Amino acid sequence: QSYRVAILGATGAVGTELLALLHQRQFPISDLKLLASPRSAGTSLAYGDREITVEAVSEETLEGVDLVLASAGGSISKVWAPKAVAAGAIVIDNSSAFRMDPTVPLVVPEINPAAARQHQGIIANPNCTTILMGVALWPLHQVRPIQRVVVATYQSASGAGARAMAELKTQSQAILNGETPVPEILPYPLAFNLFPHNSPLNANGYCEEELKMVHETRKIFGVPDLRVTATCVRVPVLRAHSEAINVEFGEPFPVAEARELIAAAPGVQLLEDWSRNYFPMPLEASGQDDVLVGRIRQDISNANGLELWLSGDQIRKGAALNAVQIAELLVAQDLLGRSRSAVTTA
Ligand code: A2P
Ligand code: 11C
Repeated sequence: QSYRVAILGATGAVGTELLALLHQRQFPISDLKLLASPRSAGTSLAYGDREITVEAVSEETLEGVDLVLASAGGSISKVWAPKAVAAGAIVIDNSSAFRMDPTVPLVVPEINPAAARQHQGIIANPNCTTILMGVALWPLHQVRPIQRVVVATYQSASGAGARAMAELKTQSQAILNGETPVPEILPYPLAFNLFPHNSPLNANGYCEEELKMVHETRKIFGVPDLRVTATCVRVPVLRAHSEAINVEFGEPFPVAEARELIAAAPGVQLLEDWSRNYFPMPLEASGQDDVLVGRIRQDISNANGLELWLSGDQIRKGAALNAVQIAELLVAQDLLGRSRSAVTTA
C-alpha cells in the first residue's frame, strides 16, 4: 500500500529534510504535495530524480491527502492542521501548537511508540532539544527512575529555520570583512557571539524553549511531576544542538552500566575517546540519525548523579527524522490511510 503525502512548509529547513528522508527511507508514497506560502508557489524541489512544483497551501491542496507532515510553524499549523484532519488526513505536526493538548499524543518512537495509536487526527512531534535529551535519558530511566534533570543547551541556528542559518553565514562573512551587519532574523548577532534562547519569556523568568523541555519531557516519559530545569542558549553553530545534562537518580548509577545502556539503546550512539578528549560535537552529529552521547561521568557533587554530554542533528532526529519515524510507525501498524478513523479513536 502507498499513501498520498503532503509536506506543509516544504521549502523550510525541516521541510527540505523531510523531503530527503521520505525519499532515502523509501516511504511508500503514491502522490507527494509540497506546500508552502504563496511566496514559494511555482518553485520546485527535487524528490529523487523528479522535480515537484511547490504549491501555496489551500483547502484544495489538502483534498484526498492521507498524511500531512507539517513544519511551517505554530500559527500555520493552528490554521491548517484542523482543516487537514477534517479532510481525512493524519497530521504529524512539528510545531509547538498542539504538543501539550491532552488529546494529542507527543511521540518519540524510541520512548513512547504506543502513544501514537491514541491520536484523534493530530500527532505532535516534540521540541528538538527535548527529543535529543529524551532518547539519551530514556534507557537510563528504564533501569533507575530519574529524580531530577538539570540541562544547559547549546542550540544551533537551524532551530530558528533556514533563514537564520543563512543569516549566520552571511553575518560571519560580513564581520570577517570588517562590517557590522544588523541582524534581521535572529534578535542579536549570532556570529562570534551567543545569547540566551530567543523565545518569549514567562513571568517565572524561564523562556518558552526551557519550559518546553520541562513539560514535554514529563509528557513523553509519562512522569507528570518529573523535576526538570533548563537553560537554553543559542550558539553560532549552523546545525545540530548540544546539551550538558546533569541527571539525578534515587540511588547511585554506576557509570559503566550507564555507558553500556547508552551504547545498546536505539537512536543513540556512545562516542567517547577519553585518551584524545574526543566527545560528541555538532559538526560530527550533523547529518547523522543517531544522537551522539559521551563524557558520561560520576557527578562529584552528588553520589546519585551522572553528568553527560550530547550532540544531535536538530533537523534530523530533532525534527524531520522523528516525524518520519512516527509516520513509519503508523504504516507498520496499518494506521495510515482512509480506514484510520475506524481504528484510532482513543
Ligand atoms: P516559504 O518558503 O514559502 O516562506 P523555516 O522553519 O526554515 O523558516 O521554514 C518555514 C516554512 O514554513 C517554509 O516552508 C515556509 O514557506 C513555510 N511558511 C511560512 N509561512 C507560511 C504560510 N503562511 N503558509 C504556508 N507555509 C508557510
Ligand atoms: C530552537 N528548538 O532551536 C527551537 C526551535 O518548539 O519546535 C523549535 C521550537 C519548537 O530554536
